[in-house]
Amino acid sequence: MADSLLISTHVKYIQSLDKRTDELEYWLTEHLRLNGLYWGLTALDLMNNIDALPREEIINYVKSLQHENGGFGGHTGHDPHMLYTLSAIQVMVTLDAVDMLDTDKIVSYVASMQMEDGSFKGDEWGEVDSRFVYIGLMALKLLKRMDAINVDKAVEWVLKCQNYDGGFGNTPGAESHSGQVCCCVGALALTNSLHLIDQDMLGWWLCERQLKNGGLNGRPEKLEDVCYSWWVSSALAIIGRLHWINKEKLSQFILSAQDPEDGGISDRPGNMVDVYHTCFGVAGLSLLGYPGLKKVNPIYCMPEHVIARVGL
Ligand code: GRG
Ligand code: ZN
Repeated sequence: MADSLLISTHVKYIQSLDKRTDELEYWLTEHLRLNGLYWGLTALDLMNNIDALPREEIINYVKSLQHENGGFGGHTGHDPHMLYTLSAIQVMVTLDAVDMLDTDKIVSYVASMQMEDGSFKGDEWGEVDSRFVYIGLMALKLLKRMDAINVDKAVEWVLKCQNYDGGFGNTPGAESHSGQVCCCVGALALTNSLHLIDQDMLGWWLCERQLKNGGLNGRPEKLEDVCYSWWVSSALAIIGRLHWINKEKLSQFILSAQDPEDGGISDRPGNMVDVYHTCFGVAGLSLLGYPGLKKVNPIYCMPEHVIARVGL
């Protein structure tokens, strides 16, 4: 088991991802290609290796995924969705290439996803989820166009997703889940609205996610998973309570989920690695202050130097 972050092995793993066309995984995740690019690029930048992927090629690929309505698909020929539209913006902002996008069209797509009650849908088919409010707000904040939506209504809707246990669900009344907590806390942070919630109660719910082995789970009675190192810790960091968990034990748990031979990080020790858990493992370590990594911003899940460059 590796007890330090194997940066060069993970860089090689991320570089190999678009060449693994003989593996089933490659084809099963086709719809996530643009998300994968965001996860891979973010992990690489945090590990000081952003040049490990070809910049021009990425920019042209991202541009090719924009639809007439302004939204982005997850891969060539795929329908537009908020999930991929945010990844497109994040990748282009990280590469300092956002000027090469038709931003007016993106803004009008994102704004068209807001519903009367302030919530957001994910695409034209109408699924509503607190993830999409966070995505809509972050997309417009990165493009400096928050004026295009009704921010007060969005905040009002997010507050309705908070439960009596202090956590948040995907819609009003739904069970608290760390992933949704991260989205709702992020949405409130993006709108300077954190004073509207009980942060101590939320902090308690979040820190109770840490298990004996140091890992974090998504909700009570569930198993630990490396991605919650992001969903839980980023929310704790945003409300200034990251010291409420044992950082050393969490770092060790993330490191124990590395594949020391072929690189990458999995959801828990011994499982298959993927770029999603690699990104959130590295981002989690960055948040915990792991040496040799660039600092990640807990609200955007993007490198701090990028957020500073765009002046946010
Ligand atoms: C830019 C960082 C960033 C995010 C964009 C897509 C998104 C916004 C946020 C996703 C938040 C979320 C809901 C994460 C949770 C994902 C997850 C591991 C769900 C698993 O749920 P279950 O029920 O697993 O399968 P548990 O662990 O509860 O058993
Ligand atoms: Zn996971």
